[in-house]
Amino acid sequence: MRVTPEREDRFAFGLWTIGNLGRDAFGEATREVIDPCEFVRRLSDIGAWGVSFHDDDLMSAGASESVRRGELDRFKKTLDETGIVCSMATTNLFWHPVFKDGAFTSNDRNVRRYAIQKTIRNIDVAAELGAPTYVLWGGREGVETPASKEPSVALDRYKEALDFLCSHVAEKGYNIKFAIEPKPNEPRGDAFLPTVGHALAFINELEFPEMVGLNPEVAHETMAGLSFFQAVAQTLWSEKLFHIDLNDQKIGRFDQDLRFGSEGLKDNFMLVRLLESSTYAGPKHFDARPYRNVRGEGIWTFAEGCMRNYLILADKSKEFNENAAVKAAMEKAKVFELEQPTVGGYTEKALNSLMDTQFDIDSLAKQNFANDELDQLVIDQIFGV
Ligand code: GLT
Ligand code: MN
Ligand code: MN
Repeated sequence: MRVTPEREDRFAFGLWTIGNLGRDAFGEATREVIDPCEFVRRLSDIGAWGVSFHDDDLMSAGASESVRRGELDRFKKTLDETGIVCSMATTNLFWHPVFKDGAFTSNDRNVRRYAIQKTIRNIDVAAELGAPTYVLWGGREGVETPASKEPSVALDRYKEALDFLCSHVAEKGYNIKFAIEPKPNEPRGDAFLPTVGHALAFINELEFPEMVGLNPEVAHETMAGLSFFQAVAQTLWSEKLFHIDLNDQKIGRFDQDLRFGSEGLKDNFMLVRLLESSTYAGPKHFDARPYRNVRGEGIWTFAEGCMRNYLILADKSKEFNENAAVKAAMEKAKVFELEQPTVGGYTEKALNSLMDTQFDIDSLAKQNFANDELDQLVIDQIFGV
């Protein structure tokens, strides 16, 4: 089993992930800021392929254009030297107090206009760095007081912002697509576009739906008590998996961003099996953070752990697919019968054939789908038995 990553695995990390300072709502930072260029060199050493960033992770917020240009040029040089790809970019629309009431959906029109301006400035940087995906995580888009925003009006403003951003990308001829990252809550009490399902429906209402897809995150869907595997499966079915944030999470907790593969093993196993058999060719991007009591080199061990767990699960899912006992259990569960169309398209013949059929529902109800047998094989595979 190969547990050492290679560039072809397309593993990527955000500057804010491994570089997270270990702050939380109850205490100060436990780690120091890592220089973005040093970060990229370390990624290269551990066999990663890509890096992602927020505008403010890379260039000093509020600094002069020449300072920002210097920081950007230095970063570009390091990418060239290491061969690390800039796989995604995004905007920090949550840290500065100006965004406490929202960014694209703040009630204040000037805040909304500033949020779009800040995003466009960084889209231009993303284009320069060749990032194919621009993530939109609406951290502050939401409410604590439901009376403070008419949800339908907030969604109008959200759509207006995305339509404007898409037009900018189209007008400039950039090779960039947007990926919405849903999250149910935190920092807001209730977020707009809280789950994958909400975001998929929202995209259909946009002016350029083909330019917008999803960046689902393990932790966020799990916070909502949903299966991330099912969410990603439907995103793939809708051809909207533009990016993915891998990490781990316990149901019902604050956003934990745990090491990928460290918590929800069965869902993770099914997820990796799905990704490995899918057409998804984007980055396997880890949006995970080392435990807050980890210092020094431990953060790189953590990064290696994320990739290691993915590779282990990929190997196990391959073994699972090749296992004859699994195939037999799947036959019993009628997994393959689900591939047969049920009635086909509506024709008079199809209708008559359906309506004339006498179903023996008592014997249909007596079938044994033997799902426990199949599930035990999943568990045996994960345990390595
Ligand atoms: C933020 C959030 C992440 C998002 C990032 C993109 S930043 O820390 O918790 O899930 O992916 O803005
Ligand atoms: Mn998260
Ligand atoms: Mn994320």
